Amino acid sequence: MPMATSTVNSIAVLTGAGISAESGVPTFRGKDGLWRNYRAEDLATPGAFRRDPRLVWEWYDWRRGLIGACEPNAAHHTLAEMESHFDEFSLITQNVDGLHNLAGSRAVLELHGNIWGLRCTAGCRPTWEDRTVPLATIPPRCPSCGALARPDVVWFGESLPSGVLDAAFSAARTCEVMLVIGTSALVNPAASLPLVALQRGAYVVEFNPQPTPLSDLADEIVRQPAAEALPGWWHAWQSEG
Ligand code: BJW
Ligand code: ZN
Repeated sequence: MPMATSTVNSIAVLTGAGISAESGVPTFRGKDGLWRNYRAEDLATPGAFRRDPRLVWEWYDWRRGLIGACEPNAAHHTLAEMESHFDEFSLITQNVDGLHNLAGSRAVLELHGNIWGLRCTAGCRPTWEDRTVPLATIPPRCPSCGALARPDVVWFGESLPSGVLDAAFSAARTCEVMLVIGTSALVNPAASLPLVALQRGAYVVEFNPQPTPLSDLADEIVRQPAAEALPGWWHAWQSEG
């Protein structure tokens, strides 16, 4: 346990695909991450989209269908509840599933975008949202200019939205406690956020049933599924005052 909750003003949380696993959203790496023998590294790239936009959109359409049927779990709900207990609470997510928002978290920093957003590849208009499942046409087109549309997410080799990334690093530098939940901690720059927090002296807790590169460095490790472990961990921490 970190120092008593009443003395902690600033907390940051970094989440990855594992927090949504118990809601039924597949993770990227590991046995559930496979789709038609492709890996995220082969589909979540600008090159894959250039080569075969239809294939990439079929993958996103399939995932949009799965995610649309999923609900936030006890771990998402616990984070939404925690938000009101601290002066500064930053929820940084690598997930594109929107489940933190559905659970009631406000001001979620979505590092990798949102799966319901679409963007014109010709850049003619702002991003728009389309929650149709399945999509009416694959690949979808921009309603304004007819160019190919793409998912409003961040692929390998692409920059993260700079305002969101700045806010995430700022939270990592200033937090006293950081919870790292359900991420393999392999994909940068997200994976460096806990390292920044550690360098600045924050108490870092990892929630993950499997070891990650962060495990040797974290102050506390909870080797259990997040939805099982987080509610109890939060209540235990609170009851310490
Ligand atoms: C549970 C659980 C339960 C299970 N409870 N836990 C060489 C070439 C090109 C780029 C690079 C390169 N070398 C390095 C790079 C940079 C690259 C990178 O980091 N690559 C590494 C993989 C090597 N990063 C980027 O390219 C980023 N951009 C960037 O750096 O720009 C500057 C730059 C440009 C060019 C070159 C170099 C730098 C962008 C990264 C974008 C990542 N995008 C994706 C797809 C998003 C859209 C979509 O969803 O489709 O983001 S990939 C995928 O991985 C997704 C995730 O957000 C991200 C992280 O995955 P996550 O969340 O950690 O999930 P998993 O599946 O990996 O892990 C789940 C964990 O949960 C596991 O540990 C389980 O044990 C655990 N778990 N059940 C708790 N119940
Ligand atoms: Zn357009």
